[in-house]
Amino acid sequence: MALTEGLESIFQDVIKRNPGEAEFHQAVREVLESLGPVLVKYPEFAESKIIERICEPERQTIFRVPWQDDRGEVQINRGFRVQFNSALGPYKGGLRFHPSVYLGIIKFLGFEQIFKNSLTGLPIGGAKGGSDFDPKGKSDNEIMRFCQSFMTELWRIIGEHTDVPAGDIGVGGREIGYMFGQYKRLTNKFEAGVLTGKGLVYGGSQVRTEATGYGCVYFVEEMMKAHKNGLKGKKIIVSGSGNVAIYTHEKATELGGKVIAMSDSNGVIIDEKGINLDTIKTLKEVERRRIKDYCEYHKGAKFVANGNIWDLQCDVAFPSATQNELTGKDAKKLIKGGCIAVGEGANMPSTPEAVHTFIEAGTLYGPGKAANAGGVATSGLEMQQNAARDAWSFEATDTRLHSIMKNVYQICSEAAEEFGAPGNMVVGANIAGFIKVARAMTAHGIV
Ligand code: NDP
Ligand code: 2IT
Repeated sequence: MALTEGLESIFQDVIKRNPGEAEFHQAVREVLESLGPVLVKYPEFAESKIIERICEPERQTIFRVPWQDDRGEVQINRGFRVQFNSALGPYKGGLRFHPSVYLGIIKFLGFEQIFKNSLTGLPIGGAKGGSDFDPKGKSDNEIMRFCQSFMTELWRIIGEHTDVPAGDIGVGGREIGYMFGQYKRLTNKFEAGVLTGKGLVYGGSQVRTEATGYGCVYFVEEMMKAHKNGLKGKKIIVSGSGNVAIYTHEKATELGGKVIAMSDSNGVIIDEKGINLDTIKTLKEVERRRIKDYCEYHKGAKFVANGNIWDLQCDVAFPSATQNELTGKDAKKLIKGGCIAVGEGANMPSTPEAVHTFIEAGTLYGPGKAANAGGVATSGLEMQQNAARDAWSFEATDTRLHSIMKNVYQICSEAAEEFGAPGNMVVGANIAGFIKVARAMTAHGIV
């Protein structure tokens, strides 16, 4: 999609100032494509260069993470924290440990996080961090030493009122525990609200583990409900088999859907009877094994090595693995096969061509920054509980999550309608997320 002249020049400037960061450019462009009508309605945002300022992170930190592997050999990784925007609250966003991590990935994630966090209605700014560390095949002790070394740098720039990291790819409850332990030791403070996604016994929140997947399903249910439809009886595919994918499966199944395929970076499993989630949880959450091992336990299931999950036919798709995992060609195949709804559990899993294809076809399409906002929203609820030294029940927390996701859907729908793109959740999410941040930045002056 073409940009207006003013927005195109902002975009060219972003490319020039951030060379070689393709994912960041992609995320910025997608937001800018929605903002034309906003600048017509609110010319003051253009005058005070809100968009140019939003595209420039407030602060970026890159640091060395040395650690010793089990053989005593010294390893060196690179750590990142991009504190993108604090107009609405302390910086907030996950940490990703994956060998593909570099500044461009952290910046795309941090940029999207600003608008996602705004949509939750909670007082949280946007940030992201992580490392090019590869947790695969590492022993528990190696993971602990890495997390301790990572936190030995990170602790200086975070804090419950400053910046509150959480998990993302490769960072779950185990890693958060090791990082919390090291932060506590370095600061001599039990500052529960400095990290979210903590274990339940030391300040974690009920439902945080489930939140991104559950929230994504709640969002898709809202989109379908508006079209007098629902997940009941639907054939579903969920890519990935990590935290988001597992709890997407759990909630979608509870609502009457049948998940017939999941994946990891080595391939796809297909079980037409419905993928057995207990087996996936054991393989992935406990034993940290590969998804192909599923077939050892379920003889009717099939494993396709290096397969493309989007070759399969389904009614509803939940891309829940990683960025750009679903191409324009994949989107066309899905639509041809009868797919009517897509909920992005992952961040930016669809390429720009795929997004365009879904929107053109009228597919009910929930973009990541809206559909997967339940994770960070529940992190926000964890911060509330920590601040009050309280712990809510599972039911009370899930009820809050559900109503937040309904509200995210509502405000995206209203913004899409108001700005001339009814039903377009990309436009709705970008505009609704942006306006709140822009108003706060305007109130704060030129900072
Ligand atoms: P996990 O590490 O728990 O799981 C990631 C899953 O995606 C694994 O199955 C992994 O397979 C697969 N995957 C990751 N990278 C690649 C790749 N480059 N190619 C193919 N497969 C890949 O992460 P999460 O479930 O937490 O995160 C999944 C997505 O959801 C990410 O995009 C993340 O940013 C997003 N997200 C996460 C939230 C959270 O609360 N955790 C909140 C909102 C969004 P393998 O094990 O083989 O690498
Ligand atoms: O992408 C995301 O929203 C997350 N990884 C969760 C961030 C958080 O702070 O809970």
